[in-house]
Amino acid sequence: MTDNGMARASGAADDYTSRQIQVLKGLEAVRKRPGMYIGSTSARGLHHLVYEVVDNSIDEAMAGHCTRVSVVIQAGDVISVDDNGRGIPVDLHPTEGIPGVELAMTTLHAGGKFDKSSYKVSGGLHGVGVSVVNALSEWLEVEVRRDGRRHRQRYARGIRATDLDLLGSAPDTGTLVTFRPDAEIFTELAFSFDKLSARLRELAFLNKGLEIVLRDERPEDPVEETYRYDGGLMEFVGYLRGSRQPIHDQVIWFETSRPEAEIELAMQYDEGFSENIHTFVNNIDTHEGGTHLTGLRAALTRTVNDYARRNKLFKKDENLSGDDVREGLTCVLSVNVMEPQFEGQTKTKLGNSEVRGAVEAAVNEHLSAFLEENPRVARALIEKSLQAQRARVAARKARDLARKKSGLEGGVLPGKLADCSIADPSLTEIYLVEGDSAGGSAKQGRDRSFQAILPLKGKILNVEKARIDKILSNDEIRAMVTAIGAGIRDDFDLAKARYHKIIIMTDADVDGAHIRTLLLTFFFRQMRELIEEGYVYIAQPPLYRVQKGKTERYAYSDDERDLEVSRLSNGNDGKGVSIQRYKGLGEMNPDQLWKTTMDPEARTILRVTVESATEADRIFSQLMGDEVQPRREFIEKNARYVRNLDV
Ligand code: 0RA
Repeated sequence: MTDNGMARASGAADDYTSRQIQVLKGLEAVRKRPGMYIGSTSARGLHHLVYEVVDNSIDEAMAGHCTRVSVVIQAGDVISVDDNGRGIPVDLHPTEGIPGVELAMTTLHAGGKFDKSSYKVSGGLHGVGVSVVNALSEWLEVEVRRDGRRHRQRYARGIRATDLDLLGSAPDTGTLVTFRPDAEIFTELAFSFDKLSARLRELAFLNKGLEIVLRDERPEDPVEETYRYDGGLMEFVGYLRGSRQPIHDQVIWFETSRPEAEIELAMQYDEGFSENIHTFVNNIDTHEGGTHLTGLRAALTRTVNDYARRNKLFKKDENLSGDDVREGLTCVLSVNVMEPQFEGQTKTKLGNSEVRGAVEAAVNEHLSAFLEENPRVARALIEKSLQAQRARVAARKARDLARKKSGLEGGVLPGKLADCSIADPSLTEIYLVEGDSAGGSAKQGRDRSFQAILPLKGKILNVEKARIDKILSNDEIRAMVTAIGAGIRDDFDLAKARYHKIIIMTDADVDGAHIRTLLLTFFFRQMRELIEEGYVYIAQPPLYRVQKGKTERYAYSDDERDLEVSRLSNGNDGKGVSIQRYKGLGEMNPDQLWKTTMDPEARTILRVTVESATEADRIFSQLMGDEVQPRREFIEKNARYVRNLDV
């Protein structure tokens, strides 16, 4: 019996069995190769389950039927997603003979929507459907409020465990999905508030007016955040700009609907020097860019140049480059495309060629109108672009001049670099070491066949506050760029990198953390691909040496230190055990440095990943910008243990 009191449609018995076989086959496929459906079974895949469920609610919101989504992290690795949409249909499917909701939950690719809704994501990892979440959950429960009634069905590892039961009356409509990811599938089960918060906030910016609540019920005092931005991308740009000083108050904004795509754009110039453009397609962050980004860039360069020329803001036959007009720009472009084609290594590059022209035309039209109506803003941003251009010309001259001595590309390597002997970059690594004395130890301790050492003196330049000419005139930066050999910014070419591991090795103190942050900022701003491709690592030198007689142990945390002390002093009293606290790398001799921090067999190195590019942008500008307090807090918080550096 189903919930609506009807026997299963007569004559459907055979259909039912064959459908069951199909369901089991589908589940088996998902559980056998979860990576194919959700990318990975680590923390990333775990969170992907939540996004998948939330996506369905967002679809309902995009269709105009849902105004609020609520995500609750519960104790015991359980999470729920509730919305106030129409509720998944519960009536019997005309040919399958089971309730629509059961069909959606147990059939691959049936997804939430049965009608081909407008901007449903296709391809990539998103939009695989909630049945995949079901298949990968130890249990899942769906509750539908619809037609004044509340219905509930439970599943175990994707298989129906109960009928769709009628629970009683419901005052509203909506869908509540609660599930516990399967420990047999996932290597990590703990939901991260910060990860979920970053994505849900982003979704709230992208879907203006939609209210998204995130609640963490695990702590004794539950934490709750609400994201709702009636200003949409306009507010997103303000959020991303953070503490950078704007050069015009009003955010440039438009939205338009064209046959090829729905387009929304917001942008604002600030006094900083970095380019912060973020693009989305159907709510997905297109890290790798694509046709929409190409269209945007082309339109920006053309519109600004045309305006400047028309209004005689150029002296002679000047012309601004794309880099010039994008300096100090924070911009978010969001497009919705009916049938997006995602390409690239991580399937985050838009391939639809028709979108390029649509975006280009829309930006041309709206940006030139804005400039005409706001001549003072136009003047300010063109003056800023001209300054960027002058700096770039100066930088090029400096570079050309310097190329003869110690060129940035190819040619002579920096004198301080102790290079390795192997030439195959996929086998080699470079240590960027804080200070000459630690650099000396590293040079002596290393395996010179595949390990190169570049000592860096003192604090490196804060690239967040410097223009390209100044950046390139900085000795430490020049040495790094030349050693890595792949150029910077638009000239950056990953294929030319001379090492596939760039390992930052700084002291385990606040200064070391600061230098590390400066280096990461530099890579993120000037060689982003290096981080995106996972070439950047952080060395983990020990904090303590614990010794008794001839036995020595190294400890990487206070807990480890205590453990080693009690182990070595068998009576647990710590007698006869001496503890050395390393204040800097320089206190280690070459042999110790090798054993603890550089030997691939023994060391731990952390790979730096960009979890969310928009968050990373914001964090770097906050960390490295003008406001001192947030920077100090971050550095103090992260000074000693950078266990998982999700920038
Ligand atoms: C298909 C049709 C209808 C609603 C939904 C799907 C729906 C799915 C999900 C998944 C999570 N929340 C959801 N909310 C709605 C409604 C069709 C109608 O009422 O006409």
